[in-house]
Amino acid sequence: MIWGLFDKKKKPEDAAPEQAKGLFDGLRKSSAKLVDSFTSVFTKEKLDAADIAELEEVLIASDMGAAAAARIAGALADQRFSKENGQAEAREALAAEVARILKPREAHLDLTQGPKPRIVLVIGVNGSGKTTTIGKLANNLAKAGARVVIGAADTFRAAAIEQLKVWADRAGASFVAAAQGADAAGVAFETVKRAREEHADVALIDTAGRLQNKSELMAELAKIIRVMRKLDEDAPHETLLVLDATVGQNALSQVESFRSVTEITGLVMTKLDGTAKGGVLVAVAQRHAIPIHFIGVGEKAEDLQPFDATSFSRALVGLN
Ligand SMILES: Nc1nc2c(ncn2[C@@H]2O[C@H](COP(=O)(O)OP(=O)(O)OP(=O)(O)O)[C@@H](O)[C@H]2O)c(=O)[nH]1
Ligand SMILES: [Mg+2]
Repeated sequence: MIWGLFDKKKKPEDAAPEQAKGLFDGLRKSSAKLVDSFTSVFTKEKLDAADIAELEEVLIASDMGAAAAARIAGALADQRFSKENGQAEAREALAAEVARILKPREAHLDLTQGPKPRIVLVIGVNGSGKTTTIGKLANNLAKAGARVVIGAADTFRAAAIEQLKVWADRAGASFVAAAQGADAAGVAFETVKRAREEHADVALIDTAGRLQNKSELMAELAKIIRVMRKLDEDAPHETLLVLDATVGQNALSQVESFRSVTEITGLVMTKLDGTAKGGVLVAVAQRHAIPIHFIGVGEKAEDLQPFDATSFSRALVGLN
C-alpha cells in the first residue's frame, strides 16, 4: 500500500498483500521467538500476577525494553479472554498494544514532495546499513520518476565509494564523489550544488559511520551541515539515522549518541530479516519521540519498506 508513494502507477489494493507478506516473512525470526514464549504464558482466560511477571520477561527477552514491556503487560493484565479462543485473542491484544506504542512514530516520508532538491543526510554507525539504504531509496525514487543525486561523503574507505557508485548506476542517479580521505563536507557541498544545477528532486548524502570518537564525528557532521547551508540555509531537510536491528538494545544508545550530535528528523531500522531482535523497534519508539520512516527486511531495493505501525506489530507477533 505504501510503496504507492513512490510507484504512482500501482493501485494501493494491488500493492498491499505483497507488502504484508514481505514484512511477515521478514520478521519471522523475531515473531517465532516471541510467539513460542507467549503461548506458554497464555493458558487461562485471566492472567494472575505471576503470569503478568512472566509475560513481562518474555517481552523484555524480545528486546522491547523494560518500559514498553511493563506497559504492554499491564494493559493485557486488565483484559479477559475467552475459554475457547483465549490464545488467539491474547495475541490480537498483544499486537494492538504494540501498535499503540508504535503508531505515534509512524510517519510516511515522501521525498518526491517538498523543497527541491530535497536534501537528505544519512547518518549511523559502521555497518548499520546507510549505504544500502541510500541505494534502495535511490532505486525506489527513480522508479517513481524522481531525479536523484547521490553524494559519497563517506570518504573513509575507497570500497564504500565504489559500493555507492554501483547503487547509483543501477538507479540511474547522478553520483558525486571525491578521492578516499578527501574532505567529507566538500563532497556534501558539491552534491547539493550538483542537485541544484541538475534540478534534481532529491539529494541523498552518505556519511562515514565512525562513532569511536564522538567529538570528531560531531565536528565532521557539524562541518557537513555548515557547508551545505552556504547553498541552502534549510539543509539538510532530512537527517535520517540508520539503525541495525541485530544490535538489539545498543540501538537505544546509538540514538542517544547521535541525538546529542545533531537533530534527527527520522529513523530507518535495517536488517529486521536477519534477527530475532525486531522488538527493539518498540523499545526505540517507547523511548524516543522520533518518526520512524522506513524498515529494511532484506538486501533488495523492494526490501526497504515504509514503516507501517499496524502491519509491523501484527507481523512481530506472527499475525498476517
Ligand atoms: N539482510 C539485510 N541486510 C542488510 C539490510 N540493510 C543492509 N544490509 C547489509 O548490511 C551490510 C552493511 O550495510 P552498509 O549499507 O554497507 O552499511 P553502512 O552503514 O554503509 O556501513 P559503513 O559504510 O561501513 O559505515 C551490507 O552487507 C548490506 O547488504 C537489510 O535490511 N537486510
Ligand atoms: Mg557505507
